[in-house]
Amino acid sequence: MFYFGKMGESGMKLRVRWALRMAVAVVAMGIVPKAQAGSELVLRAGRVSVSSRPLPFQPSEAKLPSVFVAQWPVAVSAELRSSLEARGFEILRYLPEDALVLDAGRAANRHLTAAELGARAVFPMAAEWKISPDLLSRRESTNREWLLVSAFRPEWTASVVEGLSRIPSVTLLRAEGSDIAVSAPLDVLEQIAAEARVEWIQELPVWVSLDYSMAADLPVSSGSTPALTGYETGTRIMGFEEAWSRGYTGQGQFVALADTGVDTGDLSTLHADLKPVVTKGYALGIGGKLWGDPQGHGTHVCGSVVGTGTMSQGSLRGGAYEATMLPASIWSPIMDNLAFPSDFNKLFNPPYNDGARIHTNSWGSPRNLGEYDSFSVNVDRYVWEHPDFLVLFAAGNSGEDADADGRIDEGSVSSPGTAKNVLTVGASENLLAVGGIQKPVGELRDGATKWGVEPIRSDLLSDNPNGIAAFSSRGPTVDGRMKPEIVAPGTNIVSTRSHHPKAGVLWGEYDAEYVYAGGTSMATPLTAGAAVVARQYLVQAAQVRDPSAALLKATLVHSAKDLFPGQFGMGRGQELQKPRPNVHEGYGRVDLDALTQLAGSTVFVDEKNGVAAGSSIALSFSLGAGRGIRATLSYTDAPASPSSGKTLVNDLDLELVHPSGKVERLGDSTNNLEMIEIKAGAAAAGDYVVRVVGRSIPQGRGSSGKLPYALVVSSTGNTLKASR
Ligand SMILES: [Ca+2]
Ligand SMILES: [Ca+2]
Ligand SMILES: [Ca+2]
Repeated sequence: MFYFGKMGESGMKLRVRWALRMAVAVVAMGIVPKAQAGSELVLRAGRVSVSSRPLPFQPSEAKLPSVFVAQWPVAVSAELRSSLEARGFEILRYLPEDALVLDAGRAANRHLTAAELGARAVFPMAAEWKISPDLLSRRESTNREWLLVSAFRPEWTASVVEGLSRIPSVTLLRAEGSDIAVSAPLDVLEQIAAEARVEWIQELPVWVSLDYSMAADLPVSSGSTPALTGYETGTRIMGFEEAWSRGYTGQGQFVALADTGVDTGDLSTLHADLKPVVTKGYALGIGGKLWGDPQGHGTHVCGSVVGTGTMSQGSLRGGAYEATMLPASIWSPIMDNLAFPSDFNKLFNPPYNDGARIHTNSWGSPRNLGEYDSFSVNVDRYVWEHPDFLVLFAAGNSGEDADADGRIDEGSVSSPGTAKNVLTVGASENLLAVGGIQKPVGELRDGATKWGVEPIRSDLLSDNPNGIAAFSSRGPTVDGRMKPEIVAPGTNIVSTRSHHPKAGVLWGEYDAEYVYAGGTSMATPLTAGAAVVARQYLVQAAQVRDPSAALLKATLVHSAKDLFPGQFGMGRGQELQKPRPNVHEGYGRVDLDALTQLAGSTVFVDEKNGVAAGSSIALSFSLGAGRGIRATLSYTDAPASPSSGKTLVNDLDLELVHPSGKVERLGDSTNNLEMIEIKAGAAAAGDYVVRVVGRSIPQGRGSSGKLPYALVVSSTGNTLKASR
């Protein structure tokens, strides 16, 4: 146990009394050098110099459109933002480096020079900066396609629709939130993008559930139920049993999901494993009025989060079997597919308003992998506006070895799993030798082209829990961010079976009540169950009130188990070429055994006021001989524009000052998650300082301009039981 509180009038002083050998904390507030101001725009469309003369774009010495870009020779600060707002400009987006997209508001329709704003240059957004690269490459095409046109603000959607109606070849499908779905030939893309209030144009995605389809490889059911091994549900490998034995079962927590529906969609006839925990369902699919599961996917997912195991005498239960589940169907009976509001307020508000603080999603778009698109923006915006709402997304099942070098290729994460503020989950292997799909992956349908080279070709899907599933999507994102952050078992997972007459058996029947399935779809709800247990633990064992999504994410990542070097050993064919973090496992596999033992040796900081740009907040403590230290920093970042080539907006840095005075830092200006660790035994005894530095905060919260963050610091070594 430890005490954590703010001392003193300034609100800046922190004192931590830390049991064991970590002691007293101090405060430090120092000035750090401001980030060097940039002189180019870093856009998805490429880098554009703002300092070259003549400018490569049309400067706006003439009348500005209502929406324009201003770029400054200094870092964008809270002071600059307030002064712009005081002058009637509305700040729409940050663009790297040191630029803002502004709505001229009452300053519109007049001449405005860069000098008036103290800017280096002011200029309109070029149409080609607003078009996703895959579409831009086909812009001469007269083929009609389904497109998603996003306005900068939802309030502008109607006026953008009106503008679109004046282009004869554009047909409106629907408009919602800031998103407008249209059908149009690609040769009008630039005409659409020329409208100042349009932020971005991309393909209209087709959503898929992220179970890996084994329809062509389904085994013939033997008719007999395999003997229980304890590994069926995937929970054992994640340390759930240890967490449950310590009293952490999800009790008192509310969790939600959006999927194909759940079982019968009727509380009175619901699967006996789900009836005690599901209290309400929402029908959010387009044209949908029911939340039953005609597919089987959502029921399996739901069971992995909260299934009670009633129909298996408690043997086959989900991770947080005493939590309350609020599931939504996003299945559209009209489309016979997943189709739902692109306005994520409509997706997340109903369960949020009913108390859910964790939301799991096992779906995504299998195209334009790695891209930060309109849906990534929408989910990032929702979490930015609801920082106590942890949203999980499956990484996707697009992992393959297309270049045939015996290693799964990078860059295959699905949107919205590419968003910054979500916890993105990849699939590691379960441990099950009987049942489900037991073929070498090279022999599966399409296996020869996806996984035709050893050591992958002859690998089995659930023979080594330290392996990453071959199909699991790999990071990084297009702009280089680390994804997924975490993995959990996602192969041959047994969970609840939908009794809907149309539902399938996924990876095969286990018995009348349960089926096997696999995919990052299965890893994600197991991780959501772990997040529920973690939340209960933070509240009860660590006395954290209303933990933020950033703290939950930091805690799960902090306690994860590094699977390095993976399932094929060291050397030739080695699966993970470097220890965590890496783009295959993120920070490793969920480890609830370790997580539910953190409190005695860990400080959890959920800093909701935040750190200011150019300053830092520090904790200090002393470390005994033979111990190690691990610090994890996580923060919810402001949504970026899909036009950005670098989606991190605010840059906080984690620093560790050694007893020698040496400052260790990652200097990572790409990710909103950082970890520094020194293994037990490798840390010199003495006084350490962990610092969170506000390197650059162009878009903080409110008028203070500060940025909230979460920090988890542990003394590692002899207190934590070795995990399996
Ligand atoms: Ca490869
Ligand atoms: Ca394997
Ligand atoms: Ca950083």
